[in-house]
Amino acid sequence: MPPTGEPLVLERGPRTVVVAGADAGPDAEELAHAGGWPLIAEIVSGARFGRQLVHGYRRLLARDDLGRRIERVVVLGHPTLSREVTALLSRTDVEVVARRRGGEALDLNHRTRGVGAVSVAPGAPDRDWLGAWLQASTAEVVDLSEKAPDPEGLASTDFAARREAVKAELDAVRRPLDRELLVDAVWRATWPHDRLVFGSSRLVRVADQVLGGKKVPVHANRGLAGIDGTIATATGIALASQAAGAPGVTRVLLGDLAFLHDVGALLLPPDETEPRLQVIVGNDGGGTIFDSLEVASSARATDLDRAFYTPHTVRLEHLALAYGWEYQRVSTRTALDQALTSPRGGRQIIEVPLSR
Ligand SMILES: Cc1ncc(C[n+]2csc(CCOP(=O)(O)OP(=O)(O)O)c2C)c(N)n1
Ligand SMILES: [Mg+2]
Repeated sequence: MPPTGEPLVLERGPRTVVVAGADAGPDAEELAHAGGWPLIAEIVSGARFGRQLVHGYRRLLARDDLGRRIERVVVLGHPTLSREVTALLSRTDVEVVARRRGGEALDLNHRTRGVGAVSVAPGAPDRDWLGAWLQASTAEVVDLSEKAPDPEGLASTDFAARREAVKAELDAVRRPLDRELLVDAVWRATWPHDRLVFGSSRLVRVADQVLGGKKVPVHANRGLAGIDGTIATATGIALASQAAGAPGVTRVLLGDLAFLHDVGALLLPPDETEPRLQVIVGNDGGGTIFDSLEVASSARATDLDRAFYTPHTVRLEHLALAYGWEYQRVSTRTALDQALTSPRGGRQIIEVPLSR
């Protein structure tokens, strides 16, 4: 067994999946491609793209014909977003190979092999294995696209049919934003020349569950999943990319408490470069990730609110004004798309009200 840090050539044979966690980067996709293995890529991995990407991986990992049959996992980066991946990496009947670049070693099953680099031995890929995953994956794709307008209904000479079609279209335009539509809009607006940062909250989990593949640089503070310093992190990423001459815009998507926790990072000292940064806040009035904790079903609602939800009524637009940021509040998909895709070049806060 090579000591941690040595390169490892992976023999073909065992039924293998590649898991990409935070900071994995595009190498994970390259490895999956080279091995002909299914790719499970968390939304913060920077590897959620390519033809071998598996959609709805949490459900597929739980299946007897897929997840249970895994014999080997190659992990890149630091996975944190699902208990299914944690369970997989904890299995003692699965060989786990972890490529880490700094940070704490990963060894949930007490027999994980840490390596500095991985490559694949020559040979033929196991097409049946990959095929089974990709076929199951197709059924897991989440369609968040807007329903196409009904041209026949709109052009109909029948008044009732026309009224129905117009109403359907207006409803679609006015449909209030929810978390799925919010993460979808941010993902659609972001391109390979941009950068995307996720705060720790419900939104990153929703994004992980519903978004498809796209080659976009993604960052997140997933070490201990802190909500602190998210705006500062995004500012650093924006400024570093600008200093390197990169085009595009940096976007950070975070919850209202994570935003308030780092409100000091909105301050731009007079002589500093202005970041091209969109801060998108999903505002549900407190920390709603805790509503899914087990204690939420037994504790008194008022106690839960005080200790976990920690409600607030801070007016974000006043903070924006105080710190010299552009500010927009948007509540429909059309308005959000417009706000996201017309960056004004400087510092922009986009508030999206969400229901609890
Ligand atoms: C520094 C730090 N303090 C506390 C926590 C615990 N924590 C995790 S999520 C969360 C609330 C996040 O609320 P918000 O940003 O509004 O996101 P939401 O869950 O509402 O989507 C808190 C306090 C943490 N992760 N990091
Ligand atoms: Mg919140």
